[in-house]
This record gives sequence, structure tokens and C-alpha cells, in this order.
Amino acid sequence: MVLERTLLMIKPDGVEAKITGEVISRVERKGLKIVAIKKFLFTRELAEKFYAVHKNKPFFNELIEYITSGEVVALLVEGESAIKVVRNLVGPTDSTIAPPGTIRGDFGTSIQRNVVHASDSPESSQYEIKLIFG
Ligand code: 3AN
Repeated sequence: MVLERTLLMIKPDGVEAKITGEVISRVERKGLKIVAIKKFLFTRELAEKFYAVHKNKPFFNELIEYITSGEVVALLVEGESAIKVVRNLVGPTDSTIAPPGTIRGDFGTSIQRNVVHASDSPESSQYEIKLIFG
């Protein structure tokens, strides 16, 4: 058994669409524990740190504009193999190909407006949790 912590975040389009409760419900129904919840607005500086790995991507500026465009809700989630389990609940990056039953498949509208973020590795979860929850 590997007990892990991961960051699952409802992005501005997800908060706007009022799916925060639905996302929390799916996490809990999967048997995972919500350790902490934080609703906030990203500053540009924090967003650039959060997405530092994408600094050189062509979509970086658009991504920063999007993530700072409205409030987000960050969930600190804990459970067995939580990083992989949450990524599976979330589905692939591109909402247009994410299968029904996944959060992005059910609620996302595009590759960028994909309603949630989830850490993709132990390294990124550690980095992101520290950045958001301290
Ligand atoms: P994921 O969120 O599935 O880990 P990443 O880490 O590759 O995906 O991308 C981070 C975020 O950048 C995505 N959630 C999405 O909002 C945005 N993004 C990724 N690829 C593209 C793209 N080709 N065009 C526009 N935005 C993108």
C-alpha cells in the first residue's frame, strides 16, 4: 500500500460551471480523503511558478491568462496510489477525446478548458502542494 497525496484543482471554467461539489463527490465516492480545500485567485506570479514546466510551450501565455481569469478551488487529496487514481478520475488532457465518465469527458470543453488540474507524478504533487498549501 502506497499512501500518497496529490493536488486536484477545479480551474476557473469548472468553478464557473459549478462542478466543485460534483468533483468533491467523485473523489469521496472513490474512497479518497479530502485533507484540505482552498478557494483563491491565482496571481500571475504564482501561476507562472505553478506552470513553470510549460514555460517554453507555445500555449504558455494563453494558459496563464486562463488560470488567472477567475477563482480556482484546490483540493489536497490523500489515499492509496492517489496520484494515479485521481488522474484516472480526471481523464486525458484533451476534453474532446476524454471518455464519458471522466471529469474532463463529462464537463471539459477543449484541450485548454479542461475544468480540472491533477498532479501527474510524485515530484509534481510535492511541488504543487507546497506552492498552494505551504
Ligand atoms: P494535464 O493537465 O493533463 O497534466 P499538461 O500538464 O500537459 O496536461 O498541460 C497543462 C495545461 O495546459 C492543461 N491542463 C491545459 O489547460 C493546457 N494545455 C495543454 N496542452 C495544451 C495545448 N496544446 N493547447 C492549449 N492548452 C494546452
